[in-house]
Amino acid sequence: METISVDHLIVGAGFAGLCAAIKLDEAGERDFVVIEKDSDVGGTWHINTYPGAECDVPSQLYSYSFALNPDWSRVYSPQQEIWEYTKRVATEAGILDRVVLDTSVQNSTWDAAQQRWIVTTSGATYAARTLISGSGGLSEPSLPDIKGIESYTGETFHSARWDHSVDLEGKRIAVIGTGASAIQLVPELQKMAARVDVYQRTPNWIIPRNERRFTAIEKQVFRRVPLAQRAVRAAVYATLEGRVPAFNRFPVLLKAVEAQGKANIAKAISDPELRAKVTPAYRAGCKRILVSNKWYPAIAADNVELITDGIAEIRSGSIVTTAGEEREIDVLVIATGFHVTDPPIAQHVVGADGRTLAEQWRETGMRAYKGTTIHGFPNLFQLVGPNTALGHSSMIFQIESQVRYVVDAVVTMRRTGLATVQPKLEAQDSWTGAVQERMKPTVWLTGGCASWYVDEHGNNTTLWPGQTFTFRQQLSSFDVDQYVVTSA
Ligand code: N01
Repeated sequence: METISVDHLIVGAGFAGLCAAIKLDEAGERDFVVIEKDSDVGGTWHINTYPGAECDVPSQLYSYSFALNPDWSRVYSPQQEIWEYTKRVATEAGILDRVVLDTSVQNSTWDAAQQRWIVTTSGATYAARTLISGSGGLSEPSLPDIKGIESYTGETFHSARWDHSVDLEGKRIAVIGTGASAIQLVPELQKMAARVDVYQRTPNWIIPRNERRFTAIEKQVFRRVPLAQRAVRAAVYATLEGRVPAFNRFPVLLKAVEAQGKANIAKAISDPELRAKVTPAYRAGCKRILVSNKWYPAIAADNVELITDGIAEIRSGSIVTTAGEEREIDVLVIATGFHVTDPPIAQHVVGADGRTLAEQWRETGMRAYKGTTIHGFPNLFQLVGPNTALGHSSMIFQIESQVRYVVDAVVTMRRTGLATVQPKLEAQDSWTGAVQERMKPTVWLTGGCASWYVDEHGNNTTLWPGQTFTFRQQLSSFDVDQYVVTSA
């Protein structure tokens, strides 16, 4: 098979990969290819098409800083609009000619002799100076390991792989999971199904959603006076950042959120037994705080049953609970989230010493210097890497911070004639150690819940524990002195 030589190979054409492509292009680093496994750009916003899919971060902040969108229809944007936005931005930036769709990466191996990443895909093989991974932190569906699930013969799919060919009208539907995805899709299923059985393992704190459409006048102002839109964006940003101290230093302040959550329950649910079932027994913020005005009314509806007994077994057309009840179903929706702390993609990235990233991370948990570069993996840049995600604000802010750093690294390498860069082990250990120290008093470790933020070693390797502007400041320029380098 043909091997194509490129300067930069970007994996994934979601918010992260597209941002990297646009900014590399602007920096004059135009010899890149973006490999995308799906049939279009947009990443999570192209693939997550479940009914009711929308963003729980306010629209004004959920866009690139360099491409504000005056036309958002609502305070929180629906999936289709965000997907169309990513596509429009990529088109206008003129980078779509370098996006290769319907192509999945199979293996990425560092070739020390060539000083290149050899990346095999379902199409061509690439030899790239740098490998920029934008494959997403929440992209690989995690399927539950439930006895008998393979013997189920009805319609079934994961929330992130919605099968729109299945007619749900008048069906008996079971939904496993009550996370951010489930709370958006169940209210839509409730409207069309004969019955919805919702299997809840742990309830979430859910606060009201301040939702409304933007008026025509507001949109006109945003279009004509970009500064006005920047001011709204800054206000949203400041409000969300204002919550950080409660998460990381003073979890007791989150009692205010719990009061909001309880009021949200009381407003929609009159049955005390159901109220008790949906009231969490851990500190708000320990798991992601969700926003919805539709979830509680939906589960209080006559055709919805919230089942809190465990699932003992799945049979060909039914679910059997640990209380021994067998409930027949026509459709099984699996809303059980994603592989986050054990990303399957890491099994296919082979570093300088021949070990995979998954093998390295199995021992230590996910680790990267500044969440972006990894010792033993020269010229690899991981977007949305370890300890970069947020529970309180927009990931696009974090992605832009990382992309600035990556572009500065690439430009520095070219300017100073460097062939390879990888963070010194001590730099990586010291950065990771400081982040983990910072984690100790946070609600994610002290709040009394189990969540996908925390790995099997008990470390929160997913979230950034501080203010997002601190992260941006740390990544403001490529600190080559923290790197082992080789010259070209
Ligand atoms: O997944 P989740 P999600 N048996 O992992 C349950 C982002 N997102 O797709 O809590 C039974 O949150 C599990 O129970 P428990 C956002 O960052 C953003 O909903 O582990 N149940 C939980 O209820 C979000 O946090 C938007 O006890 C099982 C559920 O399945 C992230 O994506 C919208 C089980 C999984 O919830 C993931 O959300 C949607 C089992 N074996 C998603 N295994 C925005 O609006 C798991 N569960 C931006």
